[in-house]
Amino acid sequence: MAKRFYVTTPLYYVNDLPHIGHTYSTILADILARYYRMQGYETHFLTGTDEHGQKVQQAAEKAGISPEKHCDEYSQRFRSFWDELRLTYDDFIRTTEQRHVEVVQKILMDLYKKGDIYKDRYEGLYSVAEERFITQKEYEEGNFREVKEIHEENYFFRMSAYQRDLMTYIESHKEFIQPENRRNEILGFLQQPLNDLCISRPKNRLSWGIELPFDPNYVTYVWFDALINYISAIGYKTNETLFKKWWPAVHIIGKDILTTHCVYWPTMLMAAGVSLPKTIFAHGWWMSEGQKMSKSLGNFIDIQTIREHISRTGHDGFRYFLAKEGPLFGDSDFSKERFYQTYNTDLANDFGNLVNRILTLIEKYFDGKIPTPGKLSDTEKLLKQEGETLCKNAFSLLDRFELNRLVFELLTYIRSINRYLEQKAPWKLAKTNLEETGTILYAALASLQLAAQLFEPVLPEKMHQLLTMLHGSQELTRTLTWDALKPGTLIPKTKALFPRIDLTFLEETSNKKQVKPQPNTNQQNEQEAIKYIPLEDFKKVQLKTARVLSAENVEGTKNLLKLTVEVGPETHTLVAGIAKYYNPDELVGKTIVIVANLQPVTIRGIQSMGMLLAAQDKDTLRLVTIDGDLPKSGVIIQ
Ligand code: ME8
Repeated sequence: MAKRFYVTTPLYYVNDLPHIGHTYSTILADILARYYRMQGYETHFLTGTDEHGQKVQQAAEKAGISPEKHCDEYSQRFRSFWDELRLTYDDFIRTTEQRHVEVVQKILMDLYKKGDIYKDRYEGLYSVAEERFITQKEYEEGNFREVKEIHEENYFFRMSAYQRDLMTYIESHKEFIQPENRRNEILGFLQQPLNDLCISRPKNRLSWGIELPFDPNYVTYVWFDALINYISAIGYKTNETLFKKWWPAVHIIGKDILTTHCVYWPTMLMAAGVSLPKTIFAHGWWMSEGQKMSKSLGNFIDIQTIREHISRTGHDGFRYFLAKEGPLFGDSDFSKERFYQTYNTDLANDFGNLVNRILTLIEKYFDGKIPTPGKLSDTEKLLKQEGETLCKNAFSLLDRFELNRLVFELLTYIRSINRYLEQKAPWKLAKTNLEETGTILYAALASLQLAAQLFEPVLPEKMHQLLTMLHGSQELTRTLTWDALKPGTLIPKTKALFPRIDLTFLEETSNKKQVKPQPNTNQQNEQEAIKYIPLEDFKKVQLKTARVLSAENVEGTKNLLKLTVEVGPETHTLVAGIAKYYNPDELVGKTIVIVANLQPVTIRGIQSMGMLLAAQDKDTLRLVTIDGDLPKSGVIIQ
C-alpha cells in the first residue's frame, strides 16, 4: 500500500482570533505531518477557516461591514499567523470558496434524492450562541446561552437511520476514535436514541450560508457545511483520483467538537457512501495559569502573548513546550513559569550544554573537525543501542499519538549522552589519551545527531541548523543511522543553540501584576456548597483497589514516583508525588486505593491514569490501603 498520510485540523471560526488552543491543534498536525514526511510518507496537511453561520453574520453586522469582508480579514489573520509560525500546511480551505460550496450542494442533492433529507416542522428550543436546536433536558442543564423558542419548517438529515451502523463501526475499529476515553464518551452518548439532524436555516432568519440546492428559501446549517471541507478540499465529486489518493484522513480536533466529528460526520459519510476517516483524535484543553481561558478573566494566550514568548525562546522553544506538555489525553496548564523553566532546564541546560560541551572539545583538541573513532567500548555500544531502540520506538509512539512521551524519551536520550560524557570525562582524558578522547567525542556526536534527526519535526529550525553544521553545511540525507557522520568534517562555529533565558523578568512581571483572581460569587457559593455534596456526585467517582506491580522514580524529579498498577484485567500507570515518603521497593505488592476514572493527565511526559489516595498531615504521608486480602485487584469500593 502507498505510504500516504492525510492530516487535518478543525476549520476555525472567523469570529475569533487565533489563540493557543487553535495554535496547539495546528502545531500538533504540523509535527505529525513532519514525522510522517520523515518516514517517507507522501503527506497532505489541511487547515482552514469555517466562515458561515449566524455568529459570523452578527459579527459582520456589528462591525458594519459585509460578511465577505469580515471573513476575508479574519481568515487571513489565521493564515498569516500559521505562516508566521512556519507551519507546513499544504492547503488552506475556506468554506466560502466555490470549490467547497459546490461539493456541499452536490452532497445535499444526493442525500435529498436518496430520501435521507426530508422536510418537517420544528417546534422547540434553539440556542443562538451555539447555533443549534437543543432538547428540554439540555436547556435545563443550563449550558446553553441565548435560548429561544422556535417554530419553523426545516430540513432534517436522517441521522438516526445510521446509529446502529455507527455503533458497530466504532466497536470494531479501535483506532477510529482516540484516545480511548473519548471513544467511550461517544459510545456512551450513542446509548440514547439519536435524533435526526436539522440541517437548514430559513433565510429570513439567517442568510449567510450555503443555499440548499433544492429549496432557495433555506441555507445549510453551518456544521453540515463545514465538516464537508475534509473531502471537498481533496476533490470529492470533482477530482476522484485526487480524492482516492488522500482519503481517509486523520482528523485532529479538540474535545469540544467530539460529537459533531464522531456522530454527525460519520453518519453523513455513511449516507453519502463514503468510507469513514481513519482516526479522529480529540485532544484536551489548554488552561491558562490554572484557569479556563475566558474573555472575562482576560487570560487568553493570544497572538501577542505567543509572539512575546517566541521572541525569547524562538519558535522551537514554543513548539517544544506544546509538544512536551500539551493536552493530548487530558487537559494541560500553560503557566509562564513552567514554560520558561522547561525551556531553560531541557533545552538550554540539557540540550544546549551537551552541544556546547562536545563542540568546544572538538574545537580545542581536533581543530573543529569530527574525530575518527577507534574501537567502540561496551559503553559506546550501549549508547548506540539506546539510540537505535529509540528510532524503532519513536514512530510507534506517534502512531498512538503519544507525542508527550516521545519528547520525553528523546530528552532522556539527550540526558544519557550527557551522563556518558560525565562518566568518561573526555576533558580530562584529552591530556593523556587523544585517541580515546576522539572515540568518545565521536560517539557523543553520533548519538546527538541521531537525537537531532528524531527531534527535527518538533524543533525544525534548530535541528536543521545543528544537522547542517554536523554535516559540514552539506545538505544531509536523513538516514536515522547512528554512525552517519563523516570523520574529518569541519564543524563551523556558531552561537549557542538554545541560549539560557534570564528569568528575572518573570519576577518583575509577577510583582507588578499579582494577578490573583478574586473569587467570584459563584466560587464562594461553590465553596459553601462543598460542605455537602449530593450522592449522585459521589457516585461519579470510581474508587477501585489496585495492586502495585512496579514503582520507580521519575527521572529529573525529587518527589515523583511512577507506579504500574494492576486494576483487574487492566494495567494503569500513575504518577504520584510520594517519593519523599516511600521508597519504590516498599510499594511493590501493596494493594492501594485509586480513583480509576479520573481524566488522564500527562506529567513529565508520562500519561497518568488515575490518582492514588493518601492521608497527609504536614510531613507525614500514608497511602490508603486495604485491611486484609482480596482475591483480585480492580475491586470497586463503595
Ligand atoms: O469549533 N485548548 O471552531 P473553533 C485546546 N469551526 N484546544 C482549543 C482550545 C483550548 N483552550 N480552544 C480552542 C470550531 N481549541 C468549528 C470547527 S471543523 C469542521 C469546525 C481548538 O474556532 C480545538 O482544536 O471554535 C477546538 O476543537 C478548536 O480549536 C475549536 O475551534
